[in-house]
Amino acid sequence: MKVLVLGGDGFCGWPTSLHLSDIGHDVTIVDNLSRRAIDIELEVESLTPIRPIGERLAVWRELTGKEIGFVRLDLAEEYDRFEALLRDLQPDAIVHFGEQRAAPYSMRNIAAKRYTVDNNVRGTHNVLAAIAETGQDIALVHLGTMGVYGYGWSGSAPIPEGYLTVKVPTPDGEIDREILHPANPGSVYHLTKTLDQLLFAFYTSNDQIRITDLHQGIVWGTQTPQTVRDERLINRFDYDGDYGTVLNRFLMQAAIGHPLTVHGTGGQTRAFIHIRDTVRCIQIALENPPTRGEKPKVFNQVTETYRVRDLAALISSMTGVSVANLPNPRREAVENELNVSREQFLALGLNPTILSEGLLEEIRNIAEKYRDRADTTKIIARSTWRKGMETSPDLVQS
Ligand code: NAD
Ligand code: USQ
Repeated sequence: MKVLVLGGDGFCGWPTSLHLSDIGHDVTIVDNLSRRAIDIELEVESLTPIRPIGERLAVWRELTGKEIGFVRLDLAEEYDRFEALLRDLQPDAIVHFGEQRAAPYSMRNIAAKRYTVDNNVRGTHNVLAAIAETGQDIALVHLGTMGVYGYGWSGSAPIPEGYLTVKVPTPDGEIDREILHPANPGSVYHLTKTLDQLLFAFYTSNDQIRITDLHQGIVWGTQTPQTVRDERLINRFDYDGDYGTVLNRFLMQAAIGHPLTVHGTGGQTRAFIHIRDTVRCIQIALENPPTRGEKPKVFNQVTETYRVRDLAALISSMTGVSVANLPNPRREAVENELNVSREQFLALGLNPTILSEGLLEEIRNIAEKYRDRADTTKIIARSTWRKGMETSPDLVQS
């Protein structure tokens, strides 16, 4: 299959591109390298020494004899070039990772809020418009987020995979209707993913584009069987307050002896998935596309749920590092339960990677190996959800 991987230089996109190439697909990465530019803006680097994209691709070719193409292109700004690329390459499928993905970065200041909306919404719309305009029957797989639902909005009922059946009162009695699950975003970043969903609903109904939207939880881990083959293929490892995600941050903090940065009480429950399962899920989604005219297929790309303070306690017991309860810079529920339906990937053969001490150790070893690259001034999360929260945290009750 000929596959375009949009955002293929990023944390999820790079290992996915290698995995798809490894199993025989013809992969071309499209990326504007904006994530690397944001590292420069934030004056922080991946903990792992990621190589320039050209070197990454040359090493892959040298090791495997397989060619991965690369096109540097901005999806939000360069519509004409993207449409021409589709006409030229005629891909069978597109995997779309190419968005600004950090919630704290999206709340950092007005420039970052506007950039996140402009980049993500325009980029996704351009991808859809170009598929429709060329008339090609390309299956699109998009990386969405569990955060479109909010976390535990419907009490103890499991969060369904995308759609909810509701009773609509009418003069003739109640009728059942299936609707997109109500959106409840918690950051400007998450808001853009809820807007993406409306774009998908429109373009499937109007243009019959085949779309799969993967509502992924927090990705942890860093390496996959392909990225470990050579140090120059190593995946990125974000640890800073804007881009680092909670479990990888705790493991990195443990590796350098930094107290674990729990926001508030740590009662937040979130969904998680290991990077190895991310790449498998993308493969499964590509192999099981919707048919033309079908509504967007939604999968919850999640394998486990954990409470933040339980993760901190586990890592603290493994390593002896203390836990710090910091004022929460975000507006989010102090405590929440999270029950997520995830039957579809299991039914299609996903064998989930379960959080285990062995895997945690593996990641801690990577963090230890590169600990000298860490800038400890970048660890504390400083982007706040509202002005003034720096001094007076604004905790939201669930
Ligand atoms: P990342 O920032 O590491 O990678 C995104 C890539 O997209 C980067 O290489 C960036 O340069 C590129 N990009 C961004 N805007 C672009 C544009 N306008 N044109 C071309 N390229 C562009 O992020 P990631 O962690 O790999 O996440 C990938 C996707 O998965 C995102 O959409 C994110 O919302 C989703 N996701 C990530 C996680 C996670 O924990 N990392 C969890 C759930 C969902
Ligand atoms: N948290 C801490 N301490 C930290 C970092 C985070 O307590 O040092 C808390 C946060 O306050 C939050 C939770 O951990 O309650 C998760 O934060 P996170 O930064 O790990 O994840 P989040 O901001 O939700 O975003 C990440 C990815 C995003 C993806 C999302 C999936 O960056 O791209 O969409 O996970 S989900 O969380 O399921 O919506």
